[in-house]
Amino acid sequence: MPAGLTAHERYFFDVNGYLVIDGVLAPDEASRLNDVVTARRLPPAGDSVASQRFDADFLLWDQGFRDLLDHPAVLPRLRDLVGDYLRLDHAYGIVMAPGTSGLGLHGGGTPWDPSQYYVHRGGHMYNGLTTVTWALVDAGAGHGGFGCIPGSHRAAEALPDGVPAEWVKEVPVPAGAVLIFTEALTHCTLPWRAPHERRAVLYKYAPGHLGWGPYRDPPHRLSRVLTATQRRLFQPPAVAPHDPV
Ligand SMILES: O=C(O)CCC(=O)C(=O)O
Repeated sequence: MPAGLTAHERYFFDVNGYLVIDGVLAPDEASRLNDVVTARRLPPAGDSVASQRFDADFLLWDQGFRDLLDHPAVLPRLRDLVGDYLRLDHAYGIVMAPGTSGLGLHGGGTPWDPSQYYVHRGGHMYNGLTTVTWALVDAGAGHGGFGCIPGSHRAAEALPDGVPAEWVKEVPVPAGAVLIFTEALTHCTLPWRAPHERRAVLYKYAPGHLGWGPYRDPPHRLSRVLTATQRRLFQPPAVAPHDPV
């Protein structure tokens, strides 16, 4: 099993609450997965957040999406952030048309949320719900997409109303790159300004004991095509019994 977070990545995540790893997927693989989404002819994405999302069924569309569940460049890093008993809580995709807006600022270290938290104790980082976003197309500088207030996962003050827009940092995520962030970070979807559609898939992991969303057994047609490691990611939230991934 390759090493987890590098020392630079640990420090960056600890200080900022997110991390971008470039080039995890080769450009042709990101583009192939994007073509898989195109081939599904999804209803057009509009202004509502619901219309900009597609559900976890995408895990059935192509082996490539299942391979991302426990990708060797990501799983060891997630173990450092979420622990060895991590589970996939839920997953969904984002499609945004040029000129549309998404979810406003949410999350943040305070008030305490026992499902979305960040604490550092005894030399370890402990995260609640933690998102891994795979960019299938470029989300470049000025395109919008993921934005956050860096460091706000550590905020001891609640987010006041009407913070200046310049406090929110746009985080570019090139096609094939991965963004990992703690849901304790105050974050949002910035208006999408690129000429192309935004396409990304989000995998949301939780420590083994934690259920953010309602637990549902994976459908049979999914579990029969998962590897043994991937199947362990679909365990219900529990301290025991629970196998490490
Ligand atoms: O990447 C984005 O647009 C942000 C998504 C988001 O807010 C979330 O998953 O909680």
